[in-house]
Amino acid sequence: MAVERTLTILKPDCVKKNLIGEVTARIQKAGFKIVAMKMTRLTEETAGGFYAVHKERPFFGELVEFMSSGACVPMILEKENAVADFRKLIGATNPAEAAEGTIRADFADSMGENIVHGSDSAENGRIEAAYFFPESDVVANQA
Ligand code: 3AN
Repeated sequence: MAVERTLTILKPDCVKKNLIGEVTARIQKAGFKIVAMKMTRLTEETAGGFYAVHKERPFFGELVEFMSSGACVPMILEKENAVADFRKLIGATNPAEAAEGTIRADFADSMGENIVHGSDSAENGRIEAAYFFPESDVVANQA
């Protein structure tokens, strides 16, 4: 199976609930290698650009407002089959439908505030990773 990259964001609700450590530990225990990471606060413009594919959806305004409401932690993760395996680890978008033991089932409050983002394809993983990190910030080939 191919080594892939996926982009996650520990969203503002994750940061506000002091869950950065716990969620990151689950990610690492599941075998993902963190190859880039930072803490940042998105502007409405940056958040809107990231979720541009959803701009016609009724929840877009709410999503942009939430994603720019506080600090977040984008990370690039690397692993074989990273995209699908990460979506399995986090669970369904709606935490009420997320499988038991997944990050969203355990920590998320709602469809909007659902703790983590995960890319939905390897191609989007590449695009989203580049949205947050220049290749020079990715330490995949070190250590
Ligand atoms: P996922 O993050 O699981 O890939 P997407 O790509 O369908 O889900 O949606 C992107 C983000 O938009 C979700 N993480 C969630 O925060 C938000 N979102 C999706 N659907 C809704 C909804 N019906 N109401 C509010 N927010 C939503």
